[in-house]
Amino acid sequence: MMAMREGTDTPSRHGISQPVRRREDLRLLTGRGCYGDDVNMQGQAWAAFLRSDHAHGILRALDTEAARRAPGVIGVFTGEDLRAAGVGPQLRLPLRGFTLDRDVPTPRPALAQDRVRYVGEPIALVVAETAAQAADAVALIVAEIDPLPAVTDVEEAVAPGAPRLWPAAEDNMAIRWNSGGNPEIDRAFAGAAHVVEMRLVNSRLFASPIEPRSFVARHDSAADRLEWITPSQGSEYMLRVLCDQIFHVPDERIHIRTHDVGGGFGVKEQPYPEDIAVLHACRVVGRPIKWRASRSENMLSDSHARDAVIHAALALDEQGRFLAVRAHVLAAMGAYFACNGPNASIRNTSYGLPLVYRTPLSHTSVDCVMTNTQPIGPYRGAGREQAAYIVERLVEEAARRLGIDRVEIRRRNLIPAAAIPYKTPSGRLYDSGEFEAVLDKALALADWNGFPARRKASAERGLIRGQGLSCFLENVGGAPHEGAFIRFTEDGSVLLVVATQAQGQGHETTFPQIVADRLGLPYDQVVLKQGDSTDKPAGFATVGSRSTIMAGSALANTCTLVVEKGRKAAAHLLEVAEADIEFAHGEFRVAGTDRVIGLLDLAARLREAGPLPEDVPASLDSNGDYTAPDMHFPNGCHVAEVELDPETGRVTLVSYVAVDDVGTMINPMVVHGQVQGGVAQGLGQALMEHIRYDENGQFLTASLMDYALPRAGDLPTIETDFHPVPSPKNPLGVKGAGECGVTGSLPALMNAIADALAGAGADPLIDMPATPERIWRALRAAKV
Ligand code: MCN
Repeated sequence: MMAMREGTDTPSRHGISQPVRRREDLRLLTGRGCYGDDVNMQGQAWAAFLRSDHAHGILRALDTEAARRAPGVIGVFTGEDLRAAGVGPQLRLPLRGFTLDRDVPTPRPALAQDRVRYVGEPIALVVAETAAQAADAVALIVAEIDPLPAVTDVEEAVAPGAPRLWPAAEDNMAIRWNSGGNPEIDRAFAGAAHVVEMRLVNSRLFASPIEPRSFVARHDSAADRLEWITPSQGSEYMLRVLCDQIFHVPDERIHIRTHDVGGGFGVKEQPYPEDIAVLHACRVVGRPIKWRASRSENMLSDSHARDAVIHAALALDEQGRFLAVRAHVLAAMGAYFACNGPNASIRNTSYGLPLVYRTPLSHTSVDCVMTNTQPIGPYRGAGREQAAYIVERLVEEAARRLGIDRVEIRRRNLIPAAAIPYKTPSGRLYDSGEFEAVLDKALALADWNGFPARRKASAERGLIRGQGLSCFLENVGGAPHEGAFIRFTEDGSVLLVVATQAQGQGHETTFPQIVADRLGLPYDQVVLKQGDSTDKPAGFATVGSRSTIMAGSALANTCTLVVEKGRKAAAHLLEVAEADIEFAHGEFRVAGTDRVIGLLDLAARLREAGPLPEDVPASLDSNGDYTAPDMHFPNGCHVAEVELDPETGRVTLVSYVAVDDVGTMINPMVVHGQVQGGVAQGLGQALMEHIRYDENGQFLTASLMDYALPRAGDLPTIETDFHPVPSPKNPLGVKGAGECGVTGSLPALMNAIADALAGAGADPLIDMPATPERIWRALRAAKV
């Protein structure tokens, strides 16, 4: 009988559940990483872009003559050139499984055609011998633009008389969707003992990865094949857009390679206008072309995130039990749909709405609104944080208004462990989870009940202390299929090939841990290969906290195939029946004997064996996959304590506790880091980050002088702990871990601030970011 080791009881120091140090870190921290800007090609030219300085206008004419004659210029490209060459516009990806009430396309050309719709929109591309010559020539292009009125605020965009971006999108709403007319929900609200209504803002952000986008590309004219070396979150996603929508070519004609990626967080998942224009130009000028964004240009060119105004309501009975929840999301999409713009609110928020609560009814409606701003794309959380924010702020407010203790109101409504598997009103089947145990663990760790003494101590120092919590759950996984290859190479190493792409998550460590564990192999000999579009299994990308669930499970399944092949081969070589072969700890053994062959020896023997009988595998190389039956549901409880300074309005986060259930942990150290990084990003959104435009649509926060990011000194020690309940849906028992830090922290932080404000007699309903000015004004209004 095959005896595969279970991950959790492995004696290996590098197996599943071991806190193995990230093997990529030494390389990355000692300057030996290879990021987009580290790659150069022989004879490369440089790209620079003319961008719109109008938020909205008719593009009457472009005079590129002087630029063409400028020193070093090799080519100048406009939207007309791209149109003439048949380069297609970027469209949004289909929203499978959703019936839209309105669906107006917003085709996004790589270089503006006829009209500009946001400040920073690329209008022309110059290719020159040097980056400076390209930039100088850009300054010589004259764009004749007739300005049109612009609108950048999502609520103003739907108001009567607002400037219209797309003629067919009445009220600037290009998509309208709702989760289904449900008279029951109206009755529940009408008959409820209490209804809590809130207007919430999911503030506009920029992901701010350390590495701005930077790439180099070339065209092999003999093979008519583009080679593009670029940061990405997975080449398949890029290929689907480039091959299917933009260039209309088969996959073999575009070769994408990604080396190290300095943070993605969602913004590096899709091809951008700069990518498309440069790829096209490579075909024309016959030279490799490089483009490197400055920090400001990066903020002007990558997708922004969030930007929604939500009207939400919770219906409760006399005892504070939840009867129904509903939310209407006015989701800004920018001037054009990003590939995955609408997905965050329509899918991820609506799927998540009841969170961990036994709420019989839920309803979500989403209007996707076009504004004269950069397109909105996914950013860590990607709508999951919005669901958590909606429900947890409602619950907190309900507790306050009904005078029920906020832990008690949650306990009354949590889905009990005994009720799982549990079907939610939004159609999800929760497969695992112990929500109350997670809550209890977080409360204990945070010394929840000791808060009054700490509040008193803060008050003695003139500070107002607040305590907040959030119980949350995420729907993660996305595209339900992922493949994996395992290859046994001549040098004795074992190569794992996946289609996902790490951007800092640590896959070079965690994926080999899975395979070393499952196959009983020396961890150091197991190596991950990612980032090459030509040599990879079918798969999608690293988005939606799906890589470990999807590619990790595909690897685990591939290990099973390796062992099956190995048993056949070992039986042949050891001259016994297959049924007599056992596998354990990396060895195939004839049961009850000391006749053994190691897995790696077996792989080597097969390589050297010459012709083998038909039923004996020629190698142990295997291709496996994993298909997820549904989403996965990581969940947690986070507790934050803040101090407000009434003199300055400054908010200080003084303690933070996160307890998460991410299922089986492959590498707890990595997961601690994932949660902590996410909490830091959550703190950024809750307290300071904010993309702002002025009333004419000028982008005011396009540099780190104007856009506030959290720094190490803004964070206390973040205490992270776990309550792992393995998911039965995949062979590893894992759930995603990449986004829970953000998702849990937004409501925990804002609830803590609301608690402090309410405790001081001020209005607790404050929006993100809770800047010193907003806090100060709220306290002043209450005469604190
Ligand atoms: N992990 C684990 N055990 C689990 C779950 C995860 O050990 N039960 C490990 C994984 O093996 C992986 C890491 O934790 O090393 C995150 O895993 P996972 O939850 O599968 O998420 P992905 O790898 O798919 O990463 C995507 C997720 C998202 S959606 C964003 S956005 C994000 C994030 O991860 N962007 C990041 N974390 C980031 N971290 C860094 N450093 N940089 C980014 O751009």
